[in-house]
Formats: sequence, C-alpha cells, structure tokens
Amino acid sequence: MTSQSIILIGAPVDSGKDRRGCLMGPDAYRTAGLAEALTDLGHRVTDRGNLAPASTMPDSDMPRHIHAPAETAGWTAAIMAEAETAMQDSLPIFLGGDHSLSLGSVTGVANDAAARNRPQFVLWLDAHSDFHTPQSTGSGNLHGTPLGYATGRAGFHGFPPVPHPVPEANICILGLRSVDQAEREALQATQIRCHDMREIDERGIARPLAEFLDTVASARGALHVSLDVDFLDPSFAPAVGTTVPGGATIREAHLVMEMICDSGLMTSLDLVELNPFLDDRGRTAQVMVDLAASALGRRVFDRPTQAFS
Ligand code: NNH
Ligand code: MN
Ligand code: MN
Ligand code: MN
Repeated sequence: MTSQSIILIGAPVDSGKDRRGCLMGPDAYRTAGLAEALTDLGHRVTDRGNLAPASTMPDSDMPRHIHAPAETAGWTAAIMAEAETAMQDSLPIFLGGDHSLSLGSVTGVANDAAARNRPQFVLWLDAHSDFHTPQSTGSGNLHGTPLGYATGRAGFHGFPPVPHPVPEANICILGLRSVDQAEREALQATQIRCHDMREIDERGIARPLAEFLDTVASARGALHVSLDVDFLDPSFAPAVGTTVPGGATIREAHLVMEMICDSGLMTSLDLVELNPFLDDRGRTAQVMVDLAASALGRRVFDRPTQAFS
C-alpha cells in the first residue's frame, strides 16, 4: 500500500459509562507500539498527544439518568473540531477512550466529507449497535449512542449540532449480538445494514463486508471505520467493560482489516473501548495494534484481491 500520512489522536474519554479505565487506552496503544508498527509499514506517523474536553454548560433538557452529559458534550466538541483539522491532509486514528468518542469523530469526519462533496460511510465493528438517543437508553451510558447522534437523531441536548448527519443507508454494522429492545425497533425502521453473528456464522464475514465496500467504492465515498474492542471474542480480547461471548475470531477480525486495506477506501479509524485496567499482560492492546496494522498494509504475502460476493 502507498505511504500515508497518519495522525494519532489520543482521546482518553471515560465519561460514556460508569466503569472507569478507558482513559488509559491511548497510552496502552502507545506502549504496545502502534506508531512503530505503522512506521515500519512505510507510513509517516505523527502522534499529536491527547486531547482535552472543551468546557460546556449542563443542559436541563437532558434526561436525569444520563451519565456525565456535560463532560461527554465537551469531548464531542473537542474531537469534532480536531477530526476536521486532521482530515485536511491525513488519515486520523482516534485512540480511545470509550465509544462516546465517536460522537465527535464520526461527525467531524462527516463535516470534512461534506466540504469535499463526498458521501460519508461508516463501518461499525461492534457487539452493540450504539444507536440509542438520550431518551431511549435504559443504562444512561452515552457510549451506547454515537450512531444515534451521528445519524442526526433528536434529543442530544447540550451537544454540538450535527450539520451533516450520516445517511442511514451509508452505515454497516458487523458483529452484533447484544441489541436492546428500543434499539432493535429503531434500527428496524432504518436502512442501516445490520449483520449479526448468526449471519456471520452462516455466510462468513467476507461477503457482507465486500458488499458494503463495493457500495462505498461506487459512491466514491469516504469511509470511517469504528472498531470497538467488544467486536472481538473476549477469549482473546478481555480488556473491555462490556464483554459479550460469541464475538469475531482473531482471523475474522484480521480478514476484515485486510479487506478494508485492499479496498483502499478507509479515510479514518477509531480504536475504542479498550480498558487497560481489565487487560491481561497487554494482550488486548496488542491485538488492537495488530488489527490497525492489518488495516494499513501489514501482510504475510502480497496477493491479488479475491472476489467474495
Ligand atoms: N446497549 C447498551 C447500552 O446502551 C450497551 C452499550 N455498550 C457498548 N456499546 N459497549 O458498544 O448501555
Ligand atoms: Mn460500541
Ligand atoms: Mn460494544
Ligand atoms: Mn435544551
């Protein structure tokens, strides 16, 4: 793959749920050698350090059960602005931090795509669909809402407006195995492509992904990839607060990343939900670094792209 300019953006967001520890994520990726792995692949890598949240005012219209809304709104504003800047000449990798960081990363890259007249697409690799609004979430955890926010659903009081919502038809979720009732009903009324683990067991992971990548390529779209640690099976990726058994295998996950790389379509990436406090000798951080390397060109052999669909 051709050499790319990559910016690492640390976003130690820990306000999207109760359990603490994701704030250590960016440093765990650094310790596991992310910058070095990407440099070895021939890329130009800049680590711009960690962001801090903007200060925001609490909004009294936000439902009372929502955890730390003003702090997450502040992160959203800061990450959105940084994403737009980074997209000028680089491929940003957002180092989480919990998944509420994607309220900012997805909307920020979508603003950049709109300015270039390119449609924005999103590939969501997750056990969960993260499509709640502050009104529909039972847990009150905003890490369960980034796709709701980025698609322009209402109810995010006190959060920055979303000038360029991502069209539902431009979103594909792979790896689903834990979807709340309210989310299921909302999702079924959308055109979001949802592929649960049962479908992946039956059809393989390559086919639904290839279909989506074909759509992105035909539209000449920008592609944001959001990788939640819990997409992976907890047997080899234990460092996440919301483990769900029956996740993607290590090879399924690498195949996804290798196909993304071959497509040449990825324009931005989130690595989210890593909680190093729950890790086992750094192995989850290492798996995430290895997956990022696969998405950016690491190969055993060069080989021609295969047809899957
Ligand atoms: N749907 C649940 C909630 O809203 C779980 C969300 N947790 C995640 N998302 N880890 O990826 O609370
Ligand atoms: Mn998630
Ligand atoms: Mn998840
Ligand atoms: Mn309000």
